[in-house]
Amino acid sequence: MHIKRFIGDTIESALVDVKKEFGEEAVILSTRKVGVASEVIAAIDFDADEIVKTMGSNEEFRRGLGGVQEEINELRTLFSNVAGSNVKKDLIKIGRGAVKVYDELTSRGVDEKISHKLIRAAALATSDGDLSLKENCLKIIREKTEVVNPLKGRGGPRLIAFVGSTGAGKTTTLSKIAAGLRKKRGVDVGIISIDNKRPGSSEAIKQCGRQFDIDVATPGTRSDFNRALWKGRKKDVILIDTPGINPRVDKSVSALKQMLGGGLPIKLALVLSVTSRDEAQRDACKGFSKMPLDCLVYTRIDEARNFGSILNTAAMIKKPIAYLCDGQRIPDDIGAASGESIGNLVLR
Ligand SMILES: Nc1nc2c(ncn2[C@@H]2O[C@H](COP(=O)(O)OP(=O)(O)OP(=O)(O)O)[C@@H](O)[C@H]2O)c(=O)[nH]1
Ligand SMILES: [Mg+2]
Repeated sequence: MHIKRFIGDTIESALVDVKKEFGEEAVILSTRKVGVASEVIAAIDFDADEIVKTMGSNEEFRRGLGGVQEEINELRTLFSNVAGSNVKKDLIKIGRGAVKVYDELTSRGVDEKISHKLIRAAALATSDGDLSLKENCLKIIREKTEVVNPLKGRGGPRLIAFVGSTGAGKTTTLSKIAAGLRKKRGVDVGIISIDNKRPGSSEAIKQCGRQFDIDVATPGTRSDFNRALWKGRKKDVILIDTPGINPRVDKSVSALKQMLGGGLPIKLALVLSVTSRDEAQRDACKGFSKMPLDCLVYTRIDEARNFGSILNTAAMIKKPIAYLCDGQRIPDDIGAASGESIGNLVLR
């Protein structure tokens, strides 16, 4: 058995030295503050009886051992977590709480690199504030997440096309926005659906048009599409529904890009379902970023439990978030995105 005292600026940094010298087998016997420094006593080739003999068999020491047991257990967990991970080694230098916040962020689906970056930024903010590291992470998400209202702007009709993988929620989102604008604000809105290839594919949107008294055009060709845009030139807003496509098929993405490109300035909103697998969301970001996207829309917020993918995909696309959708009801289940709401979803 070998017992040694390690001194560091923080307990966490002393632990890093323990691990360097004693490796994974080390047993932490005690930790305490010594002035501004921190002391960790660790043992290797641990034998409880021998330690008690070595450290002194008096009552005070025995009581002390019991008292620090809980903390020792916590430190052991932390210590074993740190093994083999450079990110965690860096986090442990920030402080014991950093590993916990990191584990919480990643368990909520936030990408490891983004979690690390967020904690580093939060740690800088923590040193001169009263908030905890987690509270500072939340504050950063709330303040730094970019949001946008794609309907803002003057002159001519505002044109927004909704693109995304099959079943992402494009038609439903567009219907919610169109119906909300018409019903609640009396805006002159039109819908153009270029999702006409599959039998019955434009039925839902036509039904929405009938229900909310909104003009719906379903052009079959590029020139019909341009004519429909021209016809709607006096409207305030035109929302364009597009067919769901496989983002991994370049040809499909290019064809859609070509259809929507040229002519009038159409804003492109990428619709992502937060219940899709991370891989599918990454594929969608990769594939659709070949188009000049303007903003993001997240659907099925009501069905998901973790929302880390919102930060991951927004970081990939580097475009602001426009809407969050949380149900099937038209027009009610949609809200303008805000840093506050996204922060709360991701980390509260
Ligand atoms: N729970 C829930 N369901 C949603 C939400 N948005 C859309 N849906 C449902 O998801 C299904 C697919 O929605 P659509 O709007 O048809 O999806 P799409 O992207 O237009 O699909 P394609 O045109 O086939 O590519 C429908 O049953 C919608 O009611 C949402 O925010 N929450
Ligand atoms: Mg659709």
